[in-house]
Amino acid sequence: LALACSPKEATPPKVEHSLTVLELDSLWIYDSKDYRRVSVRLSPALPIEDIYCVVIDDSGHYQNTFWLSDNGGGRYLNDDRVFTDTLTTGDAFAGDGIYSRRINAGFVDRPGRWQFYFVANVDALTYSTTRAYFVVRTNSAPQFGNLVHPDTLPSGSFGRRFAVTVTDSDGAADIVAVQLVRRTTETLVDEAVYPMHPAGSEWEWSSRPEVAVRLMTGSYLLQMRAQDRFQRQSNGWSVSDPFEVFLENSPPRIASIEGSDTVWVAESDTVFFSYRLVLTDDQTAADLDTLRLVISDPNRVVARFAYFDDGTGLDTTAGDGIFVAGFSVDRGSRTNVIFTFDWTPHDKALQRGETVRTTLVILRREGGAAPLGRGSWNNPFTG
Ligand SMILES: [Ca+2]
Ligand SMILES: [Ca+2]
Ligand SMILES: [Ca+2]
Repeated sequence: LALACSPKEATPPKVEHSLTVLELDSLWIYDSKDYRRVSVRLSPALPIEDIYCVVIDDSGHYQNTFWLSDNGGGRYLNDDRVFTDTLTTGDAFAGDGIYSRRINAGFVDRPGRWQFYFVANVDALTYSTTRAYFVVRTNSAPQFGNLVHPDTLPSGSFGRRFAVTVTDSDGAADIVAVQLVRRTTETLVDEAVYPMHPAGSEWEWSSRPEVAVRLMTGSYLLQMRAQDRFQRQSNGWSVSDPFEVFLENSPPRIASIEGSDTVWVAESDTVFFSYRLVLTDDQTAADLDTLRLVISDPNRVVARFAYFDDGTGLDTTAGDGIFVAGFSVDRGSRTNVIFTFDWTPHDKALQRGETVRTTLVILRREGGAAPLGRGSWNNPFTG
C-alpha cells in the first residue's frame, strides 16, 4: 500500500489555468478587409509559444484555424492564412501572457453565427480552452432621407442651412461621416468637401462666404455623401442625388487708400513713399488675388505694376486684405506733371473690381536748377 501511494504524493499540486477573451468584436462585417485585434489572456502566464483558435459554424463544423502570439507585435511567420495580418500580430507586450492576432473577416466563407474556440497547450497533458460567439453579417449602406438646401447662395451669404437625414439599418452609430461636396458638372470629380455635423436626426452644414472663392457666379452641382464604418475601410460612399445651387461671387472693391498726392524731392534726394490699400471681397480676403496699378501721365501709360497680399516686401501680413505699394523718385523724376494712378482689384476668379483713381504730383524743393528728367518709376520695394 505504501509503495502504491508514494508516486501520487510526488505529483506537484495541480495549477488551474484559465483563458479569458480580452478583445473580440461581437460583430464582424462579411468580406471586410479591415484587420481587428483578437486577444486572450492565459493566467497564470506560462512560457508557452502560441495559442490557437478554431473557428466553428453554428452546426459545429470546422471552418478555419489561426494562431495567436505573445510576441510583442512582431510578424507571425508560422501561418499564411489570407485573413491574418502578415505585418504584425498586434500583440502589445511580449511575455505578459496576453496573446493577440490581427485578422479580418475573411476567416469565414459566409455571414452567420460563429464561434471562436481558443486552445492553449499548457503542457503535454493539459489544455486550457475558452470559447466566444459572434456574428458575421453583411453591411447596410447609409440611406438618404429628406434633403434641404437653398437654391441660391447670395454674394457673401453666411449661415444658409444645408441638411439631410441619413439612416443606417446597422444603427446610427455606424455612420462615421457625412459631407457636402461640390463637384465639377462634367465629371463629378470632387472640387470641395465640407464636413457636415450631426444635429438631432439630421446632419447639417451652414454656408460660409468662402464657398465661392475662385468661382465665377453661376450654377454649381452639389451632392451629399455618407460613409459608414464598413465603407470607410475601402473609402466607399453612399451619395445623394446631385442638386444645383446658384453661387454668387462679386468682384472685390477698394475700401480705402492711404498715401500722398504730392511728393517733394530735393535735388540730391531719393524719396521713398508708399500707398496702403484696404481691399474687401464678398468671399473675404481669401478670394483676393492681385491689385493692379496703371500709372499714366496726361499723354500715355508710363508704368504697370501688380501687387499681392502675400506678406512679402512692404506687405507685412499675408491674407489680411491690405496691400502696400512702394515707390521711389529722385531728381531725375518729372516734376509738375499730374500722374494718375488707376488701382484695380481682382479676385481669384479673375473678376475685375471697380478701378479707383488717385493722382500724384512731384515737386522739387529747390526750384529752377535741375533739368527736366525722363520720368522713372522705380519700384524697389513692391508690396
Ligand atoms: Ca452600415
Ligand atoms: Ca469675390
Ligand atoms: Ca497684406
